[in-house]
Amino acid sequence: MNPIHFGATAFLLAGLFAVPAGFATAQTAPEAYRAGSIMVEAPWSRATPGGAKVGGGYMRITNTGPEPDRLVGGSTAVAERFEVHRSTVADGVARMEPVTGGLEIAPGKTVELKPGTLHAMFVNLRQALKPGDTVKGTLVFEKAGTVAIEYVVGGIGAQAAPAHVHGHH
Ligand SMILES: [Cu+2]
Repeated sequence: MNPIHFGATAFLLAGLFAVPAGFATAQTAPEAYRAGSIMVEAPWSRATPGGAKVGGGYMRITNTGPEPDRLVGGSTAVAERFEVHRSTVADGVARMEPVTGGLEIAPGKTVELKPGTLHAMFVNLRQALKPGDTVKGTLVFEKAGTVAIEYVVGGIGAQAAPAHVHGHH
């Protein structure tokens, strides 16, 4: 191999390995799930104090297609019901209410479910959620259908996904 070719090969290999390195720690929990035009990234949840009846679910949902879609339901292995809520603060009081009629994911847009705003709510928890746990669940979209996902559980009060589901941030 002459020096020029060797140099080019080394450069290509460096390029190939540079990208996966950022994802190396994400392998225990695949961070993106796809169904049709819908992509769900980095689902995570928060540890719950003993006796808690609800848990939160957070993720990014992107619609890569030309048509709007709606998140119309879902489930988890740990709770009786799955709801989508919106949190608001009015006069210093935090409230949340169910999003009715499905959560629209407009074409080409990403909707982020995160603490303090839109979130999934696991209602009537059957067990406490502990940091490091994974929780299996489904999301149901009007057009894309059912997507099986897995939430990674972060600490109580966490405001962002556990580090190992961030990957490309
Ligand atoms: Cu809620």
